[in-house]
Amino acid sequence: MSRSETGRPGQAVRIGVAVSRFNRFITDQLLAGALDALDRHGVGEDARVVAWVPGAFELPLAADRLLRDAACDAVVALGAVIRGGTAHFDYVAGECSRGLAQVALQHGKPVAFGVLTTDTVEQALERAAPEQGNKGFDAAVAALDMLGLLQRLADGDGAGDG
Ligand code: INI
Repeated sequence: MSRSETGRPGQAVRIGVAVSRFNRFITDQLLAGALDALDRHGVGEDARVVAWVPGAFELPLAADRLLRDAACDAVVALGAVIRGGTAHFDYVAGECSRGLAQVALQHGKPVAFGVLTTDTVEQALERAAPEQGNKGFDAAVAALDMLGLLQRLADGDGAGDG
């Protein structure tokens, strides 16, 4: 997908990436995957803003500000919430996903959910592996895909054939 397909014709898109420092050994890999996907789709360094937050709970506010103050067209939210046998998992994962969905609807802009919610560290590592199944990569592609869809709908061109 070229830049002109993902955003307004003739105008570069700007993508925000909000990424959590918590479980950074995982989120660094999600970020690498997301940046790889953006590179491959023509969204270079000058067209993206990376914002680090303490944990997944803080991702919704960062996403909100990337869209509101940093003039981003879409956000890729990256985090890793790993169940540790306490209720904290449910609060953090639940509020994070709810908040990100709310931000997307409030702004009418794509917010991709690249937040791992796993039972174990091993499961998280699998989903952040560099070559295959990197959920950061997938989330960045989803954000660009949604930007293209919203643009086609706004242009009255229909949603495409999938
Ligand atoms: N944040 C995460 O991103 N992942 C976790 O697994 C996690 N756990 O397990 O607690 C976590 N907690 C921190 C939370 O996101 C906030 O940063 C913190 O509560 C301060 O608001």
